[in-house]
Amino acid sequence: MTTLEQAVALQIPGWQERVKTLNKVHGEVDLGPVTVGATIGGMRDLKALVCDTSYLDPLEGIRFRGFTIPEVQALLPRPAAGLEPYPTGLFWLLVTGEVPTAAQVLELESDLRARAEVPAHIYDVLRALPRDTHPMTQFCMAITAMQGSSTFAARYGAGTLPKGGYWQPTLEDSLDLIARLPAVAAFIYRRSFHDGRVIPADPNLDWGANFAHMMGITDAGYHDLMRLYLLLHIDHESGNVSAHAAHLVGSALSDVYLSVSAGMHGLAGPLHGLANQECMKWIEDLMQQLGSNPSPAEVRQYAWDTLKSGRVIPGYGHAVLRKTDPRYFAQREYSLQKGMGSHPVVRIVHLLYDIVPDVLLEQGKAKNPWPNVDAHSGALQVYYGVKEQDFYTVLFGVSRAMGVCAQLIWDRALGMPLERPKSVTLEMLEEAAGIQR
Ligand code: HAX
Repeated sequence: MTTLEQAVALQIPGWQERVKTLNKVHGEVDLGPVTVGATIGGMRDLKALVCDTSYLDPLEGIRFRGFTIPEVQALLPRPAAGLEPYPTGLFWLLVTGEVPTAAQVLELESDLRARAEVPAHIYDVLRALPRDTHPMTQFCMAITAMQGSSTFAARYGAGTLPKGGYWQPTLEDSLDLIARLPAVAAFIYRRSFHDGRVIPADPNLDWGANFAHMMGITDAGYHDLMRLYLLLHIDHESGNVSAHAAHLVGSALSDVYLSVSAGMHGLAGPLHGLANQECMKWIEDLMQQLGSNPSPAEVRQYAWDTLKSGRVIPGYGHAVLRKTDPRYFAQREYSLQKGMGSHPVVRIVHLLYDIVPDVLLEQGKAKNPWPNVDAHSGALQVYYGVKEQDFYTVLFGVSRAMGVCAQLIWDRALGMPLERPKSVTLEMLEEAAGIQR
């Protein structure tokens, strides 16, 4: 049976050759203009990054190595007890481009189990923080604090790592980090919101279900939801803030711990991953004001009040997508399949789908009035009793770390250089635009 490392190793020479040809022979091919609008407008649509783990089409949504979400759900191996595939199977797919066999996923699961011990000082670092420190801040600090165990940093520092070999310790670090994250996140959850008791891993559970178990949740339904959640949030090509931040920091040859931590700092922003927390807070406020069964007219007014106060409606809009996020649909379908539709919060999330896009269209600012992944995820957590909104982005982070790691492994395998775009002054832009001052 081919291991994950062997599967990557086999592919690297062919991919390196493709990069070499593109760079050496076709390096001057024009990919389109760099406009003043893109330069001052957050680089929208600028084709300035390479990412093969996933691709985000504005109308179709995400494809993981060419596969849509329903295809991935149908193709990947799943545990006997669950409806949803192993998220680690998707990590395999992202890293290798190949759909893993059940035996390969089980081998990866067992490898992760063997690597799962978190260095003791990480818990000391977390315990030193006030309990009300935001869980994402704790999560970022824990990841950074694990940096001392980076195989890449140790070998690079010792001068024993040729450039062609960078990817191997990057894979090692990735596997170590991914293996440890559920225990770290569960520790944060239990210390911040519960009795702080550490629940040991269950060797009979898969990586995803174990995370739920260590949070203290025994409901098999939640274990299944956790697999879905970890599957859906894993990767969204490389221009999003978390993946791009990780790639940028990684381009300085900072190791996986430093790079993923950088990505997580970006994920913690309200316009990115924190939107899931913001969204549930917004819905909670709505329910406090209007009760649990508001009329469409009341919800519409509530949405307008948010816009008029200068705030965004969390969970709606996207920098690339121009239709409803298929990750939203996957969660909506799951909630309907599982008969969650009559839960008050789930019902409101579904009602918002009928109202908010029209409100945003009427306002006429947002280029995409449709919901993104964060519009639905919190409601499913609430359904299973996970009501601590401040923790939601950590759930996102455990999943996103896998996608970011898959990207970093390939950054190293392909010898991606230091990222260093050129900045210009505002005056230069004015000159380019023919503006006289
Ligand atoms: N509510 C109100 N206004 C919105 C909006 C929303 N949901 N979405 C976009 N707009 C506004 C923008 O703020 C912008 O206003 P200004 O011109 O006054 O600056 C205008 O519409 C044009 O923005 P855009 O081009 O459509 O969107 P951007 O690419 O600039 O931003 C965002 C994309 C996701 C940041 C934006 O849609 C937003 O703020 N959404 C709400 C927050 C959110 O859900 N974030 C999560 C996104 C998905 C993700 O990364 N998940 O992790």
